[in-house]
Amino acid sequence: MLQKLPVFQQIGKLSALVKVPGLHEALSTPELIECITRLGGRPPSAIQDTQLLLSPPNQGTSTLESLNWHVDIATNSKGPLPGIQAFFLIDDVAPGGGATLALARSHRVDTQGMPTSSRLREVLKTPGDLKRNLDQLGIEIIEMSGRAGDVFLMDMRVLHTPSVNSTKNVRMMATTRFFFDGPSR
Ligand SMILES: O=C(O)CCC(=O)C(=O)O
Repeated sequence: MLQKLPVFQQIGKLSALVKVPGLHEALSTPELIECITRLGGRPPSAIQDTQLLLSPPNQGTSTLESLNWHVDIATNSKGPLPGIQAFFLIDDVAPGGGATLALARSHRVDTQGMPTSSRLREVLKTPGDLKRNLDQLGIEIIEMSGRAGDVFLMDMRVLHTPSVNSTKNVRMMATTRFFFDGPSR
């Protein structure tokens, strides 16, 4: 049934089929919230419930083409940090194994020495060697692959996308969004 859906819809569908009682409490530990508070300069004002990010195996060949780059909060790059999204690896995720991809420094667009947001979006739509084209703008693709237990913390203004799981293993990750109100201290 899943295989009939477009690749990225498969993630939402599969994740919605699985419920893990206690997942949020197990992952959003007091230590993590303390770390988020330190990074944000104030405690989060809201914490969203944790969502599973599961991808079926063998979705096709790994590619940087036709991905779904987006931001979860579109705010001013010069303003205070609006939120941090945590990505948890529940199982080992190999490169090409469907981990979330993020564009390091993309939240700094429109600031000194960085490209404009429209230039970056244009590059993302240009066919060819995306990695090289992004390199020229000083932007790096971070693949959130790694070992079970690894946690990636991302400024929610950063562009990111699901990726194709080309491995024979289910991609098992989860995510939680931490939001901040007002200016940082
Ligand atoms: O499935 C993924 O890895 C992408 C997750 C994502 O884009 C999000 O949680 O905002």
